[in-house]
Amino acid sequence: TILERIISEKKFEIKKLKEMDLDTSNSVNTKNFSLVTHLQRDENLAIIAEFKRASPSKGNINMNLNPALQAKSYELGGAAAISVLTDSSFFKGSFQDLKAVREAVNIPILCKDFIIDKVQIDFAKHYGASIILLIAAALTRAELENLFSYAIQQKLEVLVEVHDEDDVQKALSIKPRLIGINNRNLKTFEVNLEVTERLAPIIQSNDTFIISESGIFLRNDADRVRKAGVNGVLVGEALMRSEDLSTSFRE
Ligand code: IGP
Repeated sequence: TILERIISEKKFEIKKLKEMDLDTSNSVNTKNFSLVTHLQRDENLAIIAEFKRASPSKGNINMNLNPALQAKSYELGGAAAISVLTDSSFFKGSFQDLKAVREAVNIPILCKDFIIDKVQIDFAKHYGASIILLIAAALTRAELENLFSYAIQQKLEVLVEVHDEDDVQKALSIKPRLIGINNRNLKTFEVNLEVTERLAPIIQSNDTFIISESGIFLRNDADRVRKAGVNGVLVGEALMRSEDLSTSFRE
């Protein structure tokens, strides 16, 4: 499957990251941006706007956008946070994109990558992430738990991504504050908002916020997942393709 291919490619990347010496005295200023705090204070549906140049399912989406400018318009448009793809092999992103976005905006940033090793968390933090993604399907329970506690120690927030009931059980066992329901099946690329409708009710708890991810293009899509009980949506392709972002976020 594509997830397996991505993970095996990551292992090479991790080797390279481990050979590089991160100069932590030189980290990008991360301040203390918190998506959890935003969600506690603001009942409106939060939008996490994603910078995604390309993807394995869609090929090139938009290769001409400047990450700093795009992020700035997301922020001005009212996004609660920004997601930046840092995977290079399959999504054509980079830690440089993350850094550029961090320097451009003052809202939380999610480092969107396939994290299977602590060194990736160190790099995410160094380049300015406030939140990291951990994909339940890519990790054993023990790995998920280890990476989760490491990230929390580093003062990062963690969005735990789920796609089915097994993932949900795995995720709930570590009691994360943020759970992302990915409507896209990472094995088949099939996208269906029913995934959110099915899983959101079994996650529902007072201290977990739920984000519906992928396949949200229209106002109607956002309304639909909102009704299923989610607190936010993560939108990539629709925003990367839209010419006029000023109309994307508001009523
Ligand atoms: C955004 P879309 O359909 O709006 O472009 O999807 C986001 O959910 C998607 O990029 C994503 C993703 C991921 C990418 C969700 N989970 C994990 C890479 C890795």
